[in-house]
Amino acid sequence: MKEVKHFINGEYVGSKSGKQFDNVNPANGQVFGKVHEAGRDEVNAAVAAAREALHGEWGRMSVEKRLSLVKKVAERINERFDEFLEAECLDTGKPASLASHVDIPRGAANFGFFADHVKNFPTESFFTDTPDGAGAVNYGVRKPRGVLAVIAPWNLPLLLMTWKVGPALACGNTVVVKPSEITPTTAALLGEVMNEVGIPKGVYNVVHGFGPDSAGAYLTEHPDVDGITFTGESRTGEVIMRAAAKGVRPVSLELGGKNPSLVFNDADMDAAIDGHLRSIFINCGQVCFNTERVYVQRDIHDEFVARLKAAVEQFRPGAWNDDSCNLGPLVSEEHQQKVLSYFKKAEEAGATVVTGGGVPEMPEELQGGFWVQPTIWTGLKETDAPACEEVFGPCVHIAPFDTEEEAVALANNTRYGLGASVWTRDVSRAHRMGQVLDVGMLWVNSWFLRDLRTSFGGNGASGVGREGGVHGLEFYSELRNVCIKL
Ligand code: NAD
Ligand code: 6OD
Repeated sequence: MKEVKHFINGEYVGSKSGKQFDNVNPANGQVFGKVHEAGRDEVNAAVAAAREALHGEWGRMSVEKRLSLVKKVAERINERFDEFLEAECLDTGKPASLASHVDIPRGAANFGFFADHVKNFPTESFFTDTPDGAGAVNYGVRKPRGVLAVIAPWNLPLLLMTWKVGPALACGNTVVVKPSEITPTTAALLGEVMNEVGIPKGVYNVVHGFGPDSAGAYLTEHPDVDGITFTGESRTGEVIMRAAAKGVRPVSLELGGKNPSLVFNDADMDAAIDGHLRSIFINCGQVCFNTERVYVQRDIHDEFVARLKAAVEQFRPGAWNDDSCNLGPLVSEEHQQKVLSYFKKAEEAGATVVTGGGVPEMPEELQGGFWVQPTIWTGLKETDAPACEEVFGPCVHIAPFDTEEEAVALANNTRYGLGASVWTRDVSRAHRMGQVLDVGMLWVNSWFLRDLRTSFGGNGASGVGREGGVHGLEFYSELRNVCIKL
């Protein structure tokens, strides 16, 4: 049995209480490891270690040295690529073909990118007139915010955790990470990397456990945490925002979505089909800006549905290390039940199930896993739950539209505002969509095409703040103005 421990002050430690929970393989439902559950003692120790590290070698280190260490983290993850890959795939069930192209390389790149980016980030300066004529010079300096709590989800565990830890460390903060209870391993493994490259003790800490009445709540409620960066469900975001209000701590929240795509009748149909195969079904539908609502111009609607159905029926679900497979299971039994409950609601609402709608037949050794069929519905009302609530599974509702105005109104009719994609050859229309779609991120003729210099985040119930590029520095550093009277 694999055992996953906390990483506190540069050392792996178990829970004083002895409490542990199961790590379950989503592909077969079997327990393959035990994870220590942090109580207040471990959370207090991790926060204290992070506080002390701020004032120790890390706090005194030159920016150049600090950034060179952060860069080495990226290099070391890549040197230990296969270990990270196996750990991530066992925790999540996702195919190695996906994790080796997305999760692990991006998990490493998040350190390399922010190490370079922070080095080159300028601050402002102003010359100010004064009555005596001598004037004053104002200039900004960016300082670390302090001890940051990083609360991460299970869908892209290493990528989404390092997306926060990378800029946090590059800016000179220290962190206490609480990975999802479902996918704890890569966050723990990263502790070894931190030690190997010489990141001082206490800069990177990990505590394991659940949310309410467990490590997540103890950490976010901890008075010595200076800020909380969270990715997860919108409902959890509300709870975390309340916890942050005590002590007036800042938050960065990357939350849920019900992301639309608009397919216009001038779109490149081949590209649109390929794009939707990814945007709906990649990672078994468990990506925050996955497309869950597709609106297709009426004259190409039936062709689009038929072609997508034919392509979807080619997916091959299977084990993470089976190269002939390209679709994993859902991450947990609880999540499988949630997704299946939407399959049921869709049928009850009278949807046409174009394909899928159930659990696939799997070979005997995988029958205990959390599998669901990739699913397409048509014919739902916009107010039916599967058409308007985030499902976070490999399923989509497709509906026709007639005019551009109607398509925009349908896309914007949601409390979320994370991502959207538009498929058209009309450049002017593409720019118009950039103005009117109420989302944080719009992709035209693409999806999940990432440039880490760009802003990342959502509107409305999809989040608070932006990470990425210079935007993340608003959260990961404090801007100080220095005014010098000449
Ligand atoms: P979740 O909100 O259930 O859990 C996320 C993390 O929060 C976990 O580590 C969990 O233990 C912790 N947590 C739960 N309750 C808590 C509490 N009361 N206090 C402190 N911590 C608590 O989300 P999930 O199920 O892990 O992830 C799926 C959700 O995340 C989906 O809604 C998805 O859209 C969203 N998501 C958003 C983005 C984005 O960038 N916007 C990215 C990935 C996932
Ligand atoms: O690509 C990224 O930087 C990022 N944060 C992706 C988020 C995916 C959500 O599931």
